[in-house]
Amino acid sequence: MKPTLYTYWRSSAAYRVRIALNLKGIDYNAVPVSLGEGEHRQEKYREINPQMLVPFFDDGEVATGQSMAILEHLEESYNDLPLVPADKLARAQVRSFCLSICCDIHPLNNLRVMQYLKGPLDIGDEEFLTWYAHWIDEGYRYAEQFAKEHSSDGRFVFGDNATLADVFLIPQSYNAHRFKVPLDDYPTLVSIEKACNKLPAFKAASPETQPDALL
Ligand SMILES: N[C@@H](CCC(=O)N[C@@H](CS)C(=O)NCC(=O)O)C(=O)O
Repeated sequence: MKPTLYTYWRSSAAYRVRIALNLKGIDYNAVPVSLGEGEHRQEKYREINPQMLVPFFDDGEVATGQSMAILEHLEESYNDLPLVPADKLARAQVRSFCLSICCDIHPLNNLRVMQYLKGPLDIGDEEFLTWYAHWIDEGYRYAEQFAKEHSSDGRFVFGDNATLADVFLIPQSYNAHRFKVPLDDYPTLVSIEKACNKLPAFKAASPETQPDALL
């Protein structure tokens, strides 16, 4: 059975999984769930993913939400083209980089946080953008230092191959551009983003190329 990915074009967590599936050459069915229309909060989707978030992945053997859990499952089950290094220390370093984005930046800036800040807490657009940029900067200072130390030549975050570190970085940088956060202080991250976005696996996963994209 072809795996199914419940996805939304602008979801950066789903974007991570799309990149990894493409890098590994895994064919999948994409089922769009419109966050814009609140489809993820409807009963029909809650029956699929009780957490009511995207992404959600189902390959018949494993059905799970949470991008990191999905990506770990892909590593364990479809590892002809691994996205984590073989060396134990390197593997821990790559995972640590991923979690710095997944746990320490993304949750502070996602849709429901934005809706809560702008709704019940009555924060204006300008203040929201300041909030957004603050958490990107907090995380990217470390990310830049990490990439400078571990990238071989400014094409990938770690060494000279795509790893999960790139899978997490590229969607986060897409979000930063979307919310007009200047990335000039992070030249290594910008160089990696440019290089990765030239590769077919990253291009085919990009929000604008998704069938549900509203451009
Ligand atoms: N930690 C989760 C985050 C999932 C998540 O927050 N997804 C967002 C889209 S990127 C979502 O579904 N948001 C809906 C909402 O905030 O209401 C993961 O990595 O999969």
